[in-house]
Amino acid sequence: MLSYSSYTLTAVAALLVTCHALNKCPGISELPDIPGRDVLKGLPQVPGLPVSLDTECHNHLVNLEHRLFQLEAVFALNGKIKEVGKKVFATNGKKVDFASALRSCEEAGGTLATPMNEEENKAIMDIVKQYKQYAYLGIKHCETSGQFMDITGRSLSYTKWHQHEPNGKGKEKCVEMYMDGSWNDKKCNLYRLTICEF
Ligand code: MMA
Ligand code: CA
Repeated sequence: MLSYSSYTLTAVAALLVTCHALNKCPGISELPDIPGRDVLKGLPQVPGLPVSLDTECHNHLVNLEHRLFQLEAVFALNGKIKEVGKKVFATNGKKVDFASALRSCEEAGGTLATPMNEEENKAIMDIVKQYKQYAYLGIKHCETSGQFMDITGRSLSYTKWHQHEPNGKGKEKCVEMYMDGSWNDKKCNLYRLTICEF
């Protein structure tokens, strides 16, 4: 609670210094058409004032950033998300097979949680422990190389295999995370907690 309050207060203080006119800024769609602003409406950019020098646009972005910052803080406070650096981890609480878990993460605009370092691994482990359910990771066995790779086909720069794992000799093509954060290669057709990253 304390850290959330100080987090928010610091943000508000910083933003008040940056922008005095937060409440006076209209919505992006209400902004008059000025060359250079079209980029914000998804139209091709035309020469004009860069957004960084456009006070109204700048104020808008500051306002939106502030709102996002608040929402992230509330979600994190309620244990709905875990933030590590630029990544956000979240679960829908559902246990499904690997393909369904990956699909639901991708449909939500993310991918299956793929820990790239100890800190990210711990954030995912916290969710696994909270739900007391093992989770599939965004890692698969690759036929051609015989190695485990991430969903995009990149080789792993970080691993956290449990002792004596992986032991499936390519027959266990998916990877689950145990409650202690360690990994086990496992069949892909079991029901495991869906944890996505965004
Ligand atoms: C199960 C299965 C394997 C795992 C071993 C560990 C018997 O097989 O979960 O993936 O490696 O247990 O003992
Ligand atoms: Ca195994």
